[in-house]
Amino acid sequence: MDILTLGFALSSFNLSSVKAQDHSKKVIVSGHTPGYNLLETVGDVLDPISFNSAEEAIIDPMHYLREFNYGRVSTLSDGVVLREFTLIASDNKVKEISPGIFYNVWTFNGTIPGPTLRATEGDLIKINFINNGSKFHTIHTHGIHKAEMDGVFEGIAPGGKFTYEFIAQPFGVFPYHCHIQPLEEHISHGLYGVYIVDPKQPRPPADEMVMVMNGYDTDFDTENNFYTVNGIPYYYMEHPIQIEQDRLVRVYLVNMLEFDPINNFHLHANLYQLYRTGTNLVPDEYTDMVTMSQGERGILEFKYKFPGQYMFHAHKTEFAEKGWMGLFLVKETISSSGAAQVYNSTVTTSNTSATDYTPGQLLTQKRGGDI
Ligand SMILES: [Cu+2]
Repeated sequence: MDILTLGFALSSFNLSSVKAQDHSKKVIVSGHTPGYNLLETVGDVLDPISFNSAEEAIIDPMHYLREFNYGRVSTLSDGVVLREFTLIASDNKVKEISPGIFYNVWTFNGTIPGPTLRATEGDLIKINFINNGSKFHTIHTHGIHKAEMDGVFEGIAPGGKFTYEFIAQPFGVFPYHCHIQPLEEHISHGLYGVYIVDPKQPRPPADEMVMVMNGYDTDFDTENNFYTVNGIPYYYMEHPIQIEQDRLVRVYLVNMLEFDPINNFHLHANLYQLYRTGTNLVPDEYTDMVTMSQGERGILEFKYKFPGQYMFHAHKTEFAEKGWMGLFLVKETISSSGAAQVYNSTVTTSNTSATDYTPGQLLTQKRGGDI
């Protein structure tokens, strides 16, 4: 039995052990019967900390969230900054993506999503690609580069290597992914990640994080059974993302969801400045809801005025109920005297307006040299 057959067997075994296979049983959700099948798994939420080793987990979402790989940095004789990255493709591992659900994952550097690559506009990027898989793979990076660096026509054979080389341009947030046919197979199994190009004049300081929206079709019917942000369904519901009251949060959001035409991101009790594709320094929209097709992305900036716990999730109900939801835990700001600042609701509720908080305006002022 080869590893792929083993993966399928494991998937079948575990799928048969969950109640979802009993389609005779109607599942009632919040007083109505949903128009889609819900998987009732044997457990709750996968926790990578509970694995014996990090190797067993498909991702550690809390670690992935704020991890940026700037590459091996050197400066060339002409002053250009060179950033070298290594990405290794694999397609033969079977990992648990939700309790009791095992899936043949295809990965860059062992995780879904792959590592977040980060550079500054004008840097020279070298991606040393090694194909450790059993099929052809490539790396197709969005952005501006030569045809031969586009990772589309020159498939890299199993055991093969290729170095992609290009200048980081323009600034923005981009996906990278395998571009071998059938594309939906190579993407749905997990061969993608995020590539961020910072503007030469950096964006204002913020609590920065990456979120990749994806899904898993674990019964191979070209419909997703699970939806996630950052690889594990419901992870941030059990492990809320801690942020600080009144501190700017910047989310680099990318939609890599296969099979479904749209995905979206809704933020509770707040709105965010949306920079579509991240290629502009002035926001496009002030909203609590963005809808993206596959490959679309953007930068979201927001602050929370009030401490507490707030949901974020797909506003496509099915996706939310199959794993794409999470929580921000807003911690109270601690003043310099060490005492927690007491929020005075009578002041802020009456004076709060949509224009009260506009990071885009702040940025424009900075760029204009006014500050
Ligand atoms: Cu591939």
